[in-house]
Amino acid sequence: MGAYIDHFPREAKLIRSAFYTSFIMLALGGIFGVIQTLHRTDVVRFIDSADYYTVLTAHGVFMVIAFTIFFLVGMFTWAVTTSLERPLEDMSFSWLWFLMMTVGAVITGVTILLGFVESVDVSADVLFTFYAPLQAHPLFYIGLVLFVIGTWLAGADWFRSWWAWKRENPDERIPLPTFMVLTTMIMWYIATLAIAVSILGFLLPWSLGIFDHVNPLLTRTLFWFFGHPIVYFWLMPAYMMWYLLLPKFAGGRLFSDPLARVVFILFLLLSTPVGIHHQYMDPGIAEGFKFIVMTNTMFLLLPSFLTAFTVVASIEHGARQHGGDGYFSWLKSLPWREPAFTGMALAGLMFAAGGFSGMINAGMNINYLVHNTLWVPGHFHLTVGTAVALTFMAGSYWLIPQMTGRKLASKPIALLQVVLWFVGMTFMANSMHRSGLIGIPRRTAEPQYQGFEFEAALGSVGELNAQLAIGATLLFLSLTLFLWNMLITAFNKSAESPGENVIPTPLSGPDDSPAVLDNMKLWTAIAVVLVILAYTLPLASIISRGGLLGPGGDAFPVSIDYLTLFAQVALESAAGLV
Ligand code: HAS
Ligand code: CU
Repeated sequence: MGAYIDHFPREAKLIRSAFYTSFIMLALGGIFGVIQTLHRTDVVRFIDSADYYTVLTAHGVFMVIAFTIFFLVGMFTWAVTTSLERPLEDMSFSWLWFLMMTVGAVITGVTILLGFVESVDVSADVLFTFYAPLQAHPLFYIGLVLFVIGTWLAGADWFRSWWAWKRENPDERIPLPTFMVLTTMIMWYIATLAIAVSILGFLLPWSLGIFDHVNPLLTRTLFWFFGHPIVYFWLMPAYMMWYLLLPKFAGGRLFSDPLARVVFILFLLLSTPVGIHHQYMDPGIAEGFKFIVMTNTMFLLLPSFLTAFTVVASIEHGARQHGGDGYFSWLKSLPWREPAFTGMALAGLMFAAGGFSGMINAGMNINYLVHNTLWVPGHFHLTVGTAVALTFMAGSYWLIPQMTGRKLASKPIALLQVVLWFVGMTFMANSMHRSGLIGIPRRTAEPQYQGFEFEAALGSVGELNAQLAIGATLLFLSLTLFLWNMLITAFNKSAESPGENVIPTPLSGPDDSPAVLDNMKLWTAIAVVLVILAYTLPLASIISRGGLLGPGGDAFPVSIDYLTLFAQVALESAAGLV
C-alpha cells in the first residue's frame, strides 16, 4: 500500500478536480459571506442594500450547493475505490458527470452574479431556498437541474462499481465506506425527486412564462421534502470522515462497524419524512402533520447520538493505545499537533452545540420563538458551516497529499487555520443565537428597524454585532489561510510520501452485525413507505385546497387539525367503551 495516487492515478485526477472546484466555490462563497456580515452589522458598507439578496443568494448557493457537493463527489469516489480496491468502471462516464455538475454550477452561479450587472436583465435573487413567489431567471433552474442530474450519474457510477465488485465477491459484506456511499445516495435519489418535480413541473415553466403562477405552499413543501435530507447529504460525508479517518488519526480503530451501518440506515429511513419541521410556521399545513413530523425529527437525533458515542469511543481507544489513561487525561494523548485530527475533532465538538440548537428548532412550540430569526443561521453555521465545512477542510490536509503525492505546504499554518475557524465560529454562532433570541431577523440587510428597540437583556445589539463582525473576519482569515495552503500544496515541488491510504479494520467488524443490514432493497422500500406515509396527506390537502398551480383560489387556506380530530374521535370512542 502507498498513497492513493500510486494506485489510482486516473481516479486521483478526477478527485483532485472535484476538490479544487469545491475550493473555488468555497472561496467565492466566503467572499460574499464576509461582505454581507460586515454590511448587515453596519461595520463596512460598500454594496447597496438592494444588492444584499444577490450577495446572500451567492453565499448560500456557492457554499451549500457547490462547495459541499463537489467535495462530496470527490470524497465518495475515494471511499468506493479505496474500499472495493478497484478502479472506476469507465472514466469517460465519470468525467461526464463531473462535467455536467460543473456546467450546471457555472450556469447557476453566473445567473446569480449577473444580478450585480444592471444593464443585463438576468438575475436570481431568490436565496438558496428559491421560494415562490420569488422568481429567478430560467437559467438558474436549468443550471440546478444539470447539476443534480450530474450527481445522479455520479451515484450510478458508484453503484456500478459495487455491482461489479459484488459479482466477483458474492458472499462478502459490503465494505463500510461503500455501504456509507450507497445509503447516502439512495437517500439523495429519494430526496431529489421532489426538487425535480418542483423545478421541472412548476418553477421552470413558470419562469419561462408558461404558467402565470404556482402554488407557493406546494413548491415550498416540495423544497423541504428535499431541503431537510440535503442537510444530511452534507453531513454524511463528514460523518464518513469521522468514522473512517478520525480513529486512524487518533492511532486507533473504529469501535463498531455494525453501529456505523445502523446509523447510515437510520439516516436513509428518517431524513426525508421530517422536512415539514422547516414549515412549522407555514399556514395551510395542519398542526397534526406538524406534530407527527416533530416526533420523527426527535427520532432522527438517534443516529447522531450513536455517532457521538461511537466516534468518541474510537478516539478514546486510539488515545489509550498511545499511553492515554484516566477518565479524561487520555485526551492529552491525542495528536493535537495534526491539523487533520484537530480540525475534525473541533468540528465534532461544535456539532454537539449545533445539534442542541437543532433540537430547539425542532420543538414545534419553541420554533415559534426562533423561526426566521438570526438563531437559525447560528444553528446552521455550527452544523454545515463547521461540522461539515471544517471537517472537509481539515480532511483535505490529509486527502490532498494523498491525491497529489505532494507534501502539505505548511502544517503549522494548517493548525492555526482550523483553530481560527473554531474561534471565529464561536464568536459568530454565539452572537447569532443570542441575537435570534431577542428577535433580530435573518435575511435582511437592515435589521435595525428604526425606532424599534430590541430587548437588550442578552447583550446590547452593538455588542452582538461586534461579535458577529469579529467572527466573520476571523473566518475569512482562516479561509484565506486554507486556500493559500491548498494552492501552494498543489504546486509544491517537494514530493513526499503522504503515508498509507489505508483505513484500519474496526474493533468490531461487519461479521458482528446481521446480514440484513446490507439489504439495500429492503431499506429503500421502507424509506419509500415512510415518505409516502409522511407526505401523501399533507400534499393531498395542499393540492386539494390551493390547486396544483395555486392562487386563483386561496393561496393559504385555513388548516384543519386532523390529529385533534382523530384524538377527539379516539377519546370519545374510548369513553364510550368504558
Ligand atoms: Fe438543522 C434549520 C433541526 C441538524 C442545517 N438546519 C436548518 C437550516 C440548515 C440546517 C441549513 O427542526 C436552515 C434552513 C433554512 O435556510 O431555513 N437540524 C435540526 C435537527 C438536527 C439538525 C433536529 N441541520 C442539521 C445539520 C445540518 C443542518 C446536520 C447541516 C449539515 N434545523 C432543524 C430545524 C430547522 C433547521 C427544525 C428549521 C428551523 C427554522 O425554524 O427555520 C439534528 O440532526 C442534530 C443532531 C445532532 C446531535 C449532535 C451529536 C453530536 C455529535 C458530536 C460528536 C463529537 C465528536 C468530537 C466527534 C444530537 C455527533 C469528539 C472530539 C473529541 C476531542 C473527543
Ligand atoms: Cu431540517
